[in-house]
Amino acid sequence: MTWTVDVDAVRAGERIALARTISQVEDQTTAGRQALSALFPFSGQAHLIGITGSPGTGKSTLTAQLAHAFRHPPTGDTPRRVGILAIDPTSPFSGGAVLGDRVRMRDLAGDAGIFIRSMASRGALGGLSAATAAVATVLDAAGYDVILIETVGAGQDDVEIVRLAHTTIVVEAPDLGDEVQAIKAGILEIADILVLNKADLAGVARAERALRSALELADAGRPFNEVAGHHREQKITSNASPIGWRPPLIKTIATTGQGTAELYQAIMDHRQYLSDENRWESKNAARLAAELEHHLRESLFASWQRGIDPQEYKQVLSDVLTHKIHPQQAALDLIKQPKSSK
Ligand SMILES: Nc1nc2c(ncn2[C@@H]2O[C@H](COP(=O)(O)OP(=O)(O)OP(=O)(O)O)[C@@H](O)[C@H]2O)c(=O)[nH]1
Ligand SMILES: [Mg+2]
Repeated sequence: MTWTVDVDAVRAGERIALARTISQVEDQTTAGRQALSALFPFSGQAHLIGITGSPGTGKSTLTAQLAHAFRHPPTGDTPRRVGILAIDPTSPFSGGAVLGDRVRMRDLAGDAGIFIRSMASRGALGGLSAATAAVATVLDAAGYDVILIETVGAGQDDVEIVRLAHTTIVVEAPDLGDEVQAIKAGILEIADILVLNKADLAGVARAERALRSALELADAGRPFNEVAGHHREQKITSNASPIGWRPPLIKTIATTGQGTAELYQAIMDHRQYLSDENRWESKNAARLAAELEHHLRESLFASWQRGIDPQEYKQVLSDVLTHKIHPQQAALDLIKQPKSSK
């Protein structure tokens, strides 16, 4: 069955058209590619917010709270339309029943200004971060002002997805046993905002101390080149200090909503910080350049693959397996002599 994407319906916010388009884009069908091309010129407005952290820290619950905050801003700001992308097949967002159990989720479910989509972390064609970027582009073009992307901060994929985001929120919780684990994994370095969720649980003070000292360490390791000559010791009056952005630590209880207003404010502050000195534009430029490079790699590989003689490839592979040719040399040989070359 051929299926064409109704770009106007997507842009008008028709949910069924949007859901179908996202599926086509995820599956990289011809219709999906056409839709992406048609929608891309309308994208580039959304604020992409990554929410990452170890399993079970409360990312989904917090995401629901944040979505609610963007719909009903605590500060009287304009309400935003919110897209939620949950990257994980086990995420509560993937099941309607579980979704209904979440605090606030019931409010969100009937809200036309919210669109929730989960994406399987396995088997994404052409890589998960590329698929996420593509789906975010669709939501962006469909008029979602804020796109919340939840990922479990475990692997390389997550770091790449996080690179998509304008603002990255790292969620920690006191009951992780060894919160130093997450710190070791370098996850703090990607945080624009650090959240200590489950602040109602025992051990929160200890976790806070650990995170604060880790933040200081991370801060000391941050590149010093944003504004040359400024000294680190000066009094900090805002998170946007002259040496760059200092990630604030915000305590939340996602199950009750406590701390959500502060988190919302921190996101708005970060957005403001990015809008100064063209930081927003350079983030977007870096992301699009990376996307271009990614797709170039994929296309070059695919076109090379189409041109290679399978027999020749088998032969070279066998030479590698028997340690006759190093993989590096084999790759050079293979790309030099594709069957189709003149
Ligand atoms: N006590 C307490 N429990 C919380 C809080 N926030 C979330 N939880 C609970 O912690 C559990 C995990 O919450 P989720 O929001 O699913 O966590 P998650 O990080 O999205 O989990 P994964 O997506 O599976 O990694 C649920 O039972 C929540 O109700 C909190 O602030 N305090
Ligand atoms: Mg979750």
